[in-house]
Amino acid sequence: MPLRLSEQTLGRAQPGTARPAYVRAACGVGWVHFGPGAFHRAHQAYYADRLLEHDRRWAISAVAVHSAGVRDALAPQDYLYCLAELGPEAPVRVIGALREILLAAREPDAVFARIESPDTRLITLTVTEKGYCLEGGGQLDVSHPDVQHDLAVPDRPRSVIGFLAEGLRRRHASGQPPCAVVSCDNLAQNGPTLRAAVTAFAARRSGELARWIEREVAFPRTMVDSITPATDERLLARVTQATGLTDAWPVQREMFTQWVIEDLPQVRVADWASVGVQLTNDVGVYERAKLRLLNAAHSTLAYVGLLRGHTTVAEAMIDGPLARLVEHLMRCDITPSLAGGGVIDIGAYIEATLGRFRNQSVRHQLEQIAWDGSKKLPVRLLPTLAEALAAGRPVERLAVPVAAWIRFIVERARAGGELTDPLAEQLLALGRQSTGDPRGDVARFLALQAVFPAQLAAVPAFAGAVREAYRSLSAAGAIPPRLCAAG
Ligand code: CS2
Repeated sequence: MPLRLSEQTLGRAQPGTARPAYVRAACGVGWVHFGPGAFHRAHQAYYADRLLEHDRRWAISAVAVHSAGVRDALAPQDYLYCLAELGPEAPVRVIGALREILLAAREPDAVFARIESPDTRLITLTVTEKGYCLEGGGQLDVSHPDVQHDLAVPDRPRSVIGFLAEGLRRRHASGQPPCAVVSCDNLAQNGPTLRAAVTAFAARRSGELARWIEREVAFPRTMVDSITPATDERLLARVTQATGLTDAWPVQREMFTQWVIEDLPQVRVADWASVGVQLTNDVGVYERAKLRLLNAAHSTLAYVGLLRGHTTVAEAMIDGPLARLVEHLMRCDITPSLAGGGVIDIGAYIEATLGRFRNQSVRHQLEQIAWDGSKKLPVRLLPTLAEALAAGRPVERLAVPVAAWIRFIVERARAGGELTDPLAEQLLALGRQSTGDPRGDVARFLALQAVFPAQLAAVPAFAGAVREAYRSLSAAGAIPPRLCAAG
Protein backbone atom coordinates (compact mmCIF):
# COMPACT_ATOMS: atom_id res chain seq x y z
CA MET A 1 0.00 0.00 0.00
CA PRO A 2 1.65 3.34 -1.01
CA LEU A 3 2.54 5.74 1.79
CA ARG A 4 0.57 8.95 2.17
CA LEU A 5 2.18 12.22 1.14
CA SER A 6 3.52 14.22 4.10
CA GLU A 7 6.68 16.01 5.23
CA GLN A 8 7.91 12.69 6.51
CA THR A 9 7.33 10.76 3.26
CA LEU A 10 8.06 13.52 0.74
CA GLY A 11 11.68 12.43 0.44
CA ARG A 12 10.49 9.02 -0.74
CA ALA A 13 8.52 10.36 -3.68
CA GLN A 14 9.57 8.75 -6.94
CA PRO A 15 12.25 10.45 -9.02
CA GLY A 16 10.67 12.85 -11.47
CA THR A 17 8.31 14.23 -8.85
CA ALA A 18 8.80 18.02 -8.65
CA ARG A 19 9.17 18.87 -4.98
CA PRO A 20 9.26 22.23 -3.16
CA ALA A 21 12.67 23.74 -3.95
CA TYR A 22 12.85 25.50 -0.60
CA VAL A 23 12.81 24.64 3.11
CA ARG A 24 9.18 25.07 4.15
CA ALA A 25 9.97 25.46 7.85
CA ALA A 26 12.22 28.42 6.99
CA CYS A 27 9.40 30.30 5.27
CA GLY A 28 7.22 32.98 6.82
CA VAL A 29 3.45 33.37 6.39
CA GLY A 30 3.03 36.61 4.47
CA TRP A 31 -0.13 35.71 2.54
CA VAL A 32 -3.67 35.12 3.79
CA HIS A 33 -6.05 33.48 1.33
CA PHE A 34 -9.82 33.00 1.65
CA GLY A 35 -11.18 29.98 -0.27
CA PRO A 36 -8.58 27.17 -0.63
CA GLY A 37 -10.57 25.40 -3.34
CA ALA A 38 -9.14 23.62 -6.36
CA PHE A 39 -8.65 26.78 -8.38
CA HIS A 40 -6.62 28.50 -5.64
CA ARG A 41 -4.47 25.43 -5.10
CA ALA A 42 -3.86 25.01 -8.83
CA HIS A 43 -3.32 28.71 -9.55
CA GLN A 44 -2.29 31.24 -6.84
CA ALA A 45 -0.63 28.62 -4.63
CA TYR A 46 1.37 27.46 -7.67
CA TYR A 47 2.70 31.01 -8.09
CA ALA A 48 3.38 31.24 -4.35
CA ASP A 49 5.32 27.98 -4.55
CA ARG A 50 7.53 29.44 -7.24
CA LEU A 51 7.96 32.74 -5.36
CA LEU A 52 9.09 30.80 -2.28
CA GLU A 53 12.03 29.44 -4.26
CA HIS A 54 13.67 32.87 -3.98
CA ASP A 55 11.56 34.77 -1.42
CA ARG A 56 10.69 32.98 1.80
CA ARG A 57 7.99 35.45 2.87
CA TRP A 58 5.14 33.89 0.91
CA ALA A 59 3.84 30.83 2.73
CA ILE A 60 0.04 30.93 2.71
CA SER A 61 -2.39 30.81 5.62
CA ALA A 62 -5.58 29.64 3.90
CA VAL A 63 -9.02 30.23 5.39
CA ALA A 64 -11.81 27.76 4.69
CA VAL A 65 -14.97 29.87 4.96
CA HIS A 66 -17.64 27.19 4.92
CA SER A 67 -16.30 23.65 4.51
CA ALA A 68 -13.70 21.72 6.48
CA GLY A 69 -13.23 19.22 3.62
CA VAL A 70 -9.97 20.53 2.21
CA ARG A 71 -8.51 21.11 5.68
CA ASP A 72 -9.42 17.57 6.76
CA ALA A 73 -7.86 16.16 3.58
CA LEU A 74 -4.60 18.12 3.74
CA ALA A 75 -3.85 18.48 7.47
CA PRO A 76 -2.58 14.87 7.67
CA GLN A 77 -0.34 15.75 4.71
CA ASP A 78 1.17 18.78 6.46
CA TYR A 79 -0.79 20.73 3.80
CA LEU A 80 1.31 19.29 1.00
CA TYR A 81 -0.61 18.29 -2.10
CA CYS A 82 0.02 17.44 -5.71
CA LEU A 83 -0.66 19.59 -8.76
CA ALA A 84 -0.89 17.73 -12.07
CA GLU A 85 -0.56 19.93 -15.14
CA LEU A 86 -2.46 18.33 -18.01
CA GLY A 87 0.13 18.35 -20.71
CA PRO A 88 2.61 15.99 -22.35
CA GLU A 89 5.57 15.16 -20.11
CA ALA A 90 4.38 17.58 -17.40
CA PRO A 91 5.63 16.29 -14.04
CA VAL A 92 3.42 16.03 -10.99
CA ARG A 93 4.45 18.91 -8.74
CA VAL A 94 4.18 18.76 -4.94
CA ILE A 95 3.05 22.19 -3.73
CA GLY A 96 4.39 23.26 -0.35
CA ALA A 97 3.05 26.83 -0.20
CA LEU A 98 0.18 26.17 2.22
CA ARG A 99 1.29 26.45 5.86
CA GLU A 100 -2.16 25.91 7.33
CA ILE A 101 -5.87 25.91 6.59
CA LEU A 102 -7.89 27.72 9.26
CA LEU A 103 -11.60 26.99 9.68
CA ALA A 104 -13.29 30.39 9.73
CA ALA A 105 -16.29 29.20 11.72
CA ARG A 106 -14.22 27.49 14.44
CA GLU A 107 -11.15 29.67 14.78
CA PRO A 108 -12.01 33.28 13.80
CA ASP A 109 -9.44 34.69 16.21
CA ALA A 110 -6.67 32.78 14.44
CA VAL A 111 -7.89 34.27 11.16
CA PHE A 112 -7.89 37.76 12.62
CA ALA A 113 -4.41 37.21 14.05
CA ARG A 114 -3.11 36.37 10.57
CA ILE A 115 -4.77 39.44 9.04
CA GLU A 116 -3.34 41.64 11.79
CA SER A 117 0.15 40.14 11.63
CA PRO A 118 2.95 42.52 10.58
CA ASP A 119 4.24 39.65 8.38
CA THR A 120 1.04 39.65 6.32
CA ARG A 121 1.48 41.67 3.15
CA LEU A 122 -1.20 40.19 0.93
CA ILE A 123 -4.79 38.99 1.30
CA THR A 124 -6.39 37.16 -1.63
CA LEU A 125 -9.79 35.61 -2.27
CA THR A 126 -11.23 32.87 -4.45
CA VAL A 127 -14.68 32.46 -2.92
CA THR A 128 -16.65 32.34 -6.23
CA GLU A 129 -19.22 34.89 -7.30
CA LYS A 130 -21.64 33.90 -4.54
CA GLY A 131 -19.07 34.48 -1.78
CA TYR A 132 -19.34 38.29 -2.02
CA CYS A 133 -22.96 38.54 -0.74
CA LEU A 134 -23.89 40.82 -3.63
CA GLU A 135 -27.36 41.62 -4.89
CA GLY A 136 -28.21 41.61 -8.61
CA GLY A 137 -26.73 45.06 -9.30
CA GLY A 138 -23.33 44.13 -7.80
CA GLN A 139 -23.66 46.00 -4.49
CA LEU A 140 -23.52 44.42 -1.04
CA ASP A 141 -26.79 42.66 -0.22
CA VAL A 142 -27.28 43.98 3.30
CA SER A 143 -30.26 41.69 3.73
CA HIS A 144 -28.07 38.63 3.14
CA PRO A 145 -28.35 36.41 6.26
CA ASP A 146 -24.55 36.22 6.66
CA VAL A 147 -24.23 40.01 6.38
CA GLN A 148 -26.99 40.48 8.92
CA HIS A 149 -25.27 38.02 11.24
CA ASP A 150 -21.84 39.62 10.84
CA LEU A 151 -23.15 43.12 11.57
CA ALA A 152 -24.66 41.74 14.77
CA VAL A 153 -21.70 39.53 15.73
CA PRO A 154 -18.64 41.14 14.08
CA ASP A 155 -16.04 39.07 15.93
CA ARG A 156 -17.54 35.78 14.72
CA PRO A 157 -18.21 36.48 11.04
CA ARG A 158 -19.74 34.01 8.59
CA SER A 159 -18.96 35.95 5.41
CA VAL A 160 -15.64 36.93 3.84
CA ILE A 161 -16.91 40.50 3.76
CA GLY A 162 -17.43 40.39 7.52
CA PHE A 163 -14.00 38.86 8.07
CA LEU A 164 -12.29 41.48 5.93
CA ALA A 165 -14.04 44.44 7.58
CA GLU A 166 -13.26 43.24 11.11
CA GLY A 167 -9.80 41.99 10.22
CA LEU A 168 -8.86 45.31 8.61
CA ARG A 169 -10.31 47.15 11.63
CA ARG A 170 -8.08 45.15 13.95
CA ARG A 171 -5.09 45.59 11.66
CA HIS A 172 -5.63 49.36 11.68
CA ALA A 173 -6.23 49.41 15.47
CA SER A 174 -2.97 47.54 16.06
CA GLY A 175 -1.10 50.12 14.04
CA GLN A 176 -0.20 47.87 11.15
CA PRO A 177 -0.02 49.41 7.65
CA PRO A 178 -2.75 48.43 5.21
CA CYS A 179 -2.07 45.58 2.78
CA ALA A 180 -3.59 44.77 -0.60
CA VAL A 181 -6.85 42.83 -0.59
CA VAL A 182 -7.01 41.00 -3.91
CA SER A 183 -10.14 39.45 -5.35
CA CYS A 184 -9.25 36.59 -7.71
CA ASP A 185 -12.80 35.73 -8.72
CA ASN A 186 -14.64 36.00 -12.03
CA LEU A 187 -16.40 39.29 -11.28
CA ALA A 188 -16.53 42.40 -13.43
CA GLN A 189 -14.23 44.99 -11.82
CA ASN A 190 -13.58 42.50 -9.04
CA GLY A 191 -11.32 44.83 -7.02
CA PRO A 192 -13.65 47.87 -6.92
CA THR A 193 -16.64 45.52 -6.42
CA LEU A 194 -14.96 43.99 -3.36
CA ARG A 195 -13.91 47.40 -2.02
CA ALA A 196 -17.48 48.71 -2.33
CA ALA A 197 -18.85 45.66 -0.51
CA VAL A 198 -16.33 45.84 2.34
CA THR A 199 -16.69 49.61 2.82
CA ALA A 200 -20.49 49.38 2.67
CA PHE A 201 -20.33 46.76 5.41
CA ALA A 202 -17.78 48.76 7.45
CA ALA A 203 -19.85 51.95 7.14
CA ARG A 204 -22.70 50.21 8.97
CA ARG A 205 -20.33 49.72 11.88
CA SER A 206 -18.11 52.79 11.81
CA GLY A 207 -17.83 55.66 9.36
CA GLU A 208 -14.21 56.18 10.35
CA LEU A 209 -13.38 52.54 9.56
CA ALA A 210 -15.10 52.77 6.19
CA ARG A 211 -13.23 55.96 5.36
CA TRP A 212 -9.87 54.41 6.36
CA ILE A 213 -10.49 51.31 4.22
CA GLU A 214 -11.66 53.42 1.30
CA ARG A 215 -8.62 55.71 1.58
CA GLU A 216 -5.84 53.36 2.59
CA VAL A 217 -6.52 49.78 1.45
CA ALA A 218 -5.77 48.72 -2.13
CA PHE A 219 -8.31 46.46 -3.80
CA PRO A 220 -6.63 45.83 -7.18
CA ARG A 221 -8.52 44.47 -10.16
CA THR A 222 -7.27 41.11 -11.36
CA MET A 223 -7.87 38.60 -14.09
CA VAL A 224 -7.17 34.96 -13.33
CA ASP A 225 -7.31 32.15 -15.85
CA SER A 226 -6.58 28.45 -15.89
CA ILE A 227 -9.07 25.69 -16.61
CA THR A 228 -9.13 23.56 -13.47
CA PRO A 229 -11.27 20.41 -13.73
CA ALA A 230 -12.48 18.90 -10.46
CA THR A 231 -10.36 16.14 -8.95
CA ASP A 232 -11.39 12.70 -10.22
CA GLU A 233 -10.37 9.07 -9.81
CA ARG A 234 -8.11 9.26 -12.86
CA LEU A 235 -6.11 12.08 -11.24
CA LEU A 236 -5.82 10.21 -7.94
CA ALA A 237 -4.44 7.19 -9.80
CA ARG A 238 -2.07 9.31 -11.89
CA VAL A 239 -0.64 11.01 -8.79
CA THR A 240 -0.05 7.71 -7.00
CA GLN A 241 1.52 6.19 -10.08
CA ALA A 242 3.77 9.22 -10.69
CA THR A 243 4.88 9.88 -7.11
CA GLY A 244 4.53 6.51 -5.42
CA LEU A 245 2.54 8.28 -2.69
CA THR A 246 -1.17 8.79 -2.10
CA ASP A 247 -2.65 12.27 -1.90
CA ALA A 248 -6.16 12.68 -0.48
CA TRP A 249 -6.95 15.74 -2.62
CA PRO A 250 -4.61 16.56 -5.50
CA VAL A 251 -5.61 19.14 -8.08
CA GLN A 252 -5.24 19.37 -11.86
CA ARG A 253 -5.28 22.10 -14.45
CA GLU A 254 -4.41 22.74 -18.04
CA MET A 255 -0.84 23.87 -18.83
CA PHE A 256 -2.08 27.41 -19.57
CA THR A 257 -2.21 29.70 -16.58
CA GLN A 258 -2.42 33.48 -16.41
CA TRP A 259 -2.64 36.03 -13.57
CA VAL A 260 -2.97 39.74 -14.29
CA ILE A 261 -3.02 42.17 -11.36
CA GLU A 262 -3.58 45.93 -11.35
CA ASP A 263 -0.22 47.61 -10.80
CA LEU A 264 -0.78 49.39 -7.45
CA PRO A 265 1.92 50.23 -4.85
CA GLN A 266 0.49 47.81 -2.24
CA VAL A 267 0.70 45.03 -4.85
CA ARG A 268 4.39 45.57 -5.54
CA VAL A 269 5.42 43.53 -2.51
CA ALA A 270 6.83 40.59 -4.46
CA ASP A 271 8.79 40.02 -7.65
CA TRP A 272 5.66 38.89 -9.48
CA ALA A 273 7.27 39.08 -12.91
CA SER A 274 9.81 36.44 -11.81
CA VAL A 275 6.99 33.89 -11.68
CA GLY A 276 5.04 35.09 -14.71
CA VAL A 277 2.42 37.27 -13.04
CA GLN A 278 1.63 40.41 -15.06
CA LEU A 279 1.22 43.75 -13.29
CA THR A 280 -0.54 46.26 -15.54
CA ASN A 281 -3.00 49.13 -15.50
CA ASP A 282 -4.78 47.52 -18.45
CA VAL A 283 -6.52 44.81 -16.38
CA GLY A 284 -9.93 45.79 -17.76
CA VAL A 285 -9.04 44.63 -21.25
CA TYR A 286 -7.92 41.22 -19.96
CA GLU A 287 -10.95 40.97 -17.67
CA ARG A 288 -13.51 41.76 -20.36
CA ALA A 289 -12.00 39.32 -22.83
CA LYS A 290 -11.85 36.57 -20.22
CA LEU A 291 -15.31 37.04 -18.69
CA ARG A 292 -17.17 37.90 -21.89
CA LEU A 293 -15.48 35.50 -24.28
CA LEU A 294 -14.11 32.51 -22.40
CA ASN A 295 -16.57 32.39 -19.51
CA ALA A 296 -19.65 33.17 -21.60
CA ALA A 297 -18.62 30.51 -24.11
CA HIS A 298 -18.14 28.08 -21.23
CA SER A 299 -21.65 28.69 -19.92
CA THR A 300 -23.08 28.27 -23.43
CA LEU A 301 -21.26 24.97 -23.85
CA ALA A 302 -22.41 23.87 -20.42
CA TYR A 303 -26.16 24.49 -20.71
CA VAL A 304 -26.60 23.66 -24.39
CA GLY A 305 -24.11 20.79 -24.13
CA LEU A 306 -25.89 19.19 -21.18
CA LEU A 307 -29.22 19.42 -23.04
CA ARG A 308 -27.52 17.68 -25.99
CA GLY A 309 -26.25 14.89 -23.73
CA HIS A 310 -22.58 15.87 -23.49
CA THR A 311 -20.58 15.69 -20.23
CA THR A 312 -17.30 17.51 -20.88
CA VAL A 313 -16.21 20.68 -22.69
CA ALA A 314 -13.97 18.73 -25.08
CA GLU A 315 -16.86 16.41 -25.93
CA ALA A 316 -19.19 19.35 -26.55
CA MET A 317 -16.61 20.87 -28.88
CA ILE A 318 -16.75 17.77 -31.09
CA ASP A 319 -20.46 18.50 -31.60
CA GLY A 320 -20.27 20.49 -34.85
CA PRO A 321 -23.37 22.68 -34.58
CA LEU A 322 -22.61 23.49 -30.94
CA ALA A 323 -18.96 24.28 -31.59
CA ARG A 324 -19.95 26.54 -34.49
CA LEU A 325 -22.61 28.26 -32.39
CA VAL A 326 -20.02 29.04 -29.72
CA GLU A 327 -17.40 30.20 -32.21
CA HIS A 328 -19.78 32.57 -33.98
CA LEU A 329 -21.16 33.76 -30.64
CA MET A 330 -17.63 34.80 -29.72
CA ARG A 331 -16.64 36.23 -33.11
CA CYS A 332 -19.89 37.90 -34.21
CA ASP A 333 -21.85 38.73 -31.06
CA ILE A 334 -19.40 39.19 -28.18
CA THR A 335 -16.36 40.71 -29.92
CA PRO A 336 -18.20 43.97 -30.76
CA SER A 337 -18.62 44.55 -27.00
CA LEU A 338 -14.86 44.43 -26.39
CA ALA A 339 -14.13 47.90 -27.77
CA GLY A 340 -11.31 46.73 -30.01
CA GLY A 341 -9.56 44.63 -27.43
CA GLY A 342 -6.73 47.07 -26.66
CA VAL A 343 -3.51 45.15 -26.00
CA ILE A 344 -5.22 41.85 -26.82
CA ASP A 345 -5.58 40.43 -30.36
CA ILE A 346 -9.19 39.28 -29.98
CA GLY A 347 -9.12 36.99 -33.01
CA ALA A 348 -6.06 35.21 -31.67
CA TYR A 349 -7.61 35.08 -28.18
CA ILE A 350 -10.71 33.35 -29.57
CA GLU A 351 -8.61 30.86 -31.54
CA ALA A 352 -6.53 30.06 -28.44
CA THR A 353 -9.61 29.71 -26.24
CA LEU A 354 -11.33 27.32 -28.66
CA GLY A 355 -8.11 25.32 -28.80
CA ARG A 356 -8.07 25.11 -25.01
CA PHE A 357 -11.69 23.95 -25.02
CA ARG A 358 -10.82 21.19 -27.53
CA ASN A 359 -8.02 19.80 -25.33
CA GLN A 360 -9.04 16.18 -24.84
CA SER A 361 -6.67 15.72 -21.89
CA VAL A 362 -8.70 18.25 -19.87
CA ARG A 363 -11.84 16.47 -18.65
CA HIS A 364 -13.73 19.61 -17.67
CA GLN A 365 -17.23 18.59 -16.57
CA LEU A 366 -20.06 20.68 -18.01
CA GLU A 367 -21.97 20.02 -14.80
CA GLN A 368 -19.24 21.87 -12.85
CA ILE A 369 -19.48 24.90 -15.17
CA ALA A 370 -23.28 24.81 -14.87
CA TRP A 371 -23.08 25.52 -11.13
CA ASP A 372 -24.22 28.93 -9.83
CA GLY A 373 -25.72 30.14 -13.10
CA SER A 374 -27.79 32.76 -11.25
CA LYS A 375 -24.51 34.40 -10.23
CA LYS A 376 -22.50 33.72 -13.39
CA LEU A 377 -24.87 34.84 -16.15
CA PRO A 378 -25.22 38.42 -14.75
CA VAL A 379 -21.42 38.74 -14.89
CA ARG A 380 -20.38 36.94 -18.04
CA LEU A 381 -23.34 37.29 -20.41
CA LEU A 382 -26.04 39.83 -19.48
CA PRO A 383 -23.87 42.98 -19.78
CA THR A 384 -22.96 41.95 -23.35
CA LEU A 385 -26.64 41.38 -24.10
CA ALA A 386 -27.67 44.75 -22.66
CA GLU A 387 -24.96 46.56 -24.67
CA ALA A 388 -25.94 44.76 -27.88
CA LEU A 389 -29.59 45.74 -27.40
CA ALA A 390 -28.64 49.35 -26.69
CA ALA A 391 -26.48 49.41 -29.82
CA GLY A 392 -29.19 47.81 -31.94
CA ARG A 393 -27.10 44.70 -32.59
CA PRO A 394 -28.83 41.32 -33.03
CA VAL A 395 -29.18 39.24 -29.84
CA GLU A 396 -30.59 36.03 -31.31
CA ARG A 397 -27.41 34.02 -30.60
CA LEU A 398 -26.65 35.78 -27.31
CA ALA A 399 -30.10 34.74 -26.10
CA VAL A 400 -29.32 31.04 -26.58
CA PRO A 401 -27.29 30.51 -23.35
CA VAL A 402 -29.98 32.35 -21.37
CA ALA A 403 -32.70 30.15 -22.85
CA ALA A 404 -30.52 27.06 -22.39
CA TRP A 405 -30.01 27.92 -18.71
CA ILE A 406 -33.78 28.16 -18.25
CA ARG A 407 -34.37 24.94 -20.18
CA PHE A 408 -31.61 23.22 -18.13
CA ILE A 409 -33.38 24.18 -14.91
CA VAL A 410 -36.82 23.14 -16.20
CA GLU A 411 -35.52 19.73 -17.26
CA ARG A 412 -33.64 19.30 -13.96
CA ALA A 413 -36.80 20.21 -12.01
CA ARG A 414 -38.94 17.84 -14.08
CA ALA A 415 -36.48 15.02 -13.43
CA GLY A 416 -36.55 15.76 -9.70
CA GLY A 417 -32.86 16.56 -9.85
CA GLU A 418 -30.79 19.02 -7.81
CA LEU A 419 -29.10 22.30 -8.70
CA THR A 420 -25.92 23.79 -7.32
CA ASP A 421 -26.87 27.45 -7.11
CA PRO A 422 -27.52 29.95 -4.29
CA LEU A 423 -31.07 30.25 -5.69
CA ALA A 424 -31.50 26.51 -6.24
CA GLU A 425 -34.77 26.16 -4.31
CA GLN A 426 -36.36 29.13 -6.02
CA LEU A 427 -35.14 28.09 -9.46
CA LEU A 428 -36.36 24.52 -9.10
CA ALA A 429 -39.73 25.79 -7.92
CA LEU A 430 -39.98 27.90 -11.07
CA GLY A 431 -38.89 24.88 -13.06
CA ARG A 432 -41.67 22.78 -11.58
CA GLN A 433 -44.24 25.45 -12.53
CA SER A 434 -42.96 25.46 -16.12
CA THR A 435 -44.87 23.61 -18.82
CA GLY A 436 -42.58 24.03 -21.83
CA ASP A 437 -44.66 26.93 -23.10
CA PRO A 438 -42.04 29.55 -24.10
CA ARG A 439 -44.12 32.58 -23.23
CA GLY A 440 -45.00 31.52 -19.67
CA ASP A 441 -41.74 29.74 -18.86
CA VAL A 442 -39.47 32.53 -20.06
CA ALA A 443 -41.53 35.27 -18.41
CA ARG A 444 -41.40 33.35 -15.13
CA PHE A 445 -37.58 33.30 -15.12
CA LEU A 446 -37.01 36.79 -16.54
CA ALA A 447 -39.04 38.11 -13.59
CA LEU A 448 -36.17 37.01 -11.30
CA GLN A 449 -34.66 40.40 -10.47
CA ALA A 450 -31.82 38.74 -8.57
CA VAL A 451 -30.64 37.54 -11.99
CA PHE A 452 -32.19 39.75 -14.70
CA PRO A 453 -32.16 43.53 -14.19
CA ALA A 454 -35.75 44.75 -14.65
CA GLN A 455 -34.56 47.17 -17.34
CA LEU A 456 -33.20 44.29 -19.42
CA ALA A 457 -36.08 41.89 -18.79
CA ALA A 458 -38.51 44.58 -19.95
CA VAL A 459 -36.93 44.91 -23.41
CA PRO A 460 -39.28 43.15 -25.85
CA ALA A 461 -36.45 42.23 -28.22
CA PHE A 462 -34.62 40.47 -25.39
CA ALA A 463 -37.62 38.53 -24.06
CA GLY A 464 -38.62 37.67 -27.63
CA ALA A 465 -35.16 36.35 -28.49
CA VAL A 466 -35.06 34.24 -25.33
CA ARG A 467 -38.51 32.84 -26.08
CA GLU A 468 -37.49 31.96 -29.64
CA ALA A 469 -34.30 30.28 -28.47
CA TYR A 470 -36.21 28.45 -25.73
CA ARG A 471 -38.70 27.18 -28.31
CA SER A 472 -35.94 25.96 -30.63
CA LEU A 473 -33.86 24.34 -27.91
CA SER A 474 -36.76 22.35 -26.48
CA ALA A 475 -35.47 19.56 -24.23
CA ALA A 476 -32.89 18.13 -26.61
CA GLY A 477 -30.91 21.31 -27.16
CA ALA A 478 -31.72 21.75 -30.85
CA ILE A 479 -29.82 24.69 -32.35
CA PRO A 480 -31.30 26.61 -35.31
CA PRO A 481 -28.83 26.11 -38.24
CA ARG A 482 -28.76 29.84 -38.99
CA LEU A 483 -27.12 30.42 -35.58
CA CYS A 484 -24.28 28.03 -36.45
CA ALA A 485 -23.08 30.20 -39.33
CA ALA A 486 -21.34 33.57 -39.30
CA GLY A 487 -23.45 36.69 -39.43
C1 CS2 B 1 -15.78 28.17 -15.72
C2 CS2 B 1 -14.58 28.82 -15.05
O1 CS2 B 1 -16.81 26.94 -14.01
C3 CS2 B 1 -16.90 27.94 -14.72
O2 CS2 B 1 -17.81 28.78 -14.67
O3 CS2 B 1 -16.21 28.99 -16.79
O4 CS2 B 1 -14.26 28.19 -13.83
C4 CS2 B 1 -13.38 28.72 -15.99
O5 CS2 B 1 -12.95 27.35 -16.09
C5 CS2 B 1 -12.23 29.56 -15.49
O6 CS2 B 1 -12.67 30.90 -15.35
C6 CS2 B 1 -11.08 29.49 -16.48
O7 CS2 B 1 -10.06 30.35 -16.09
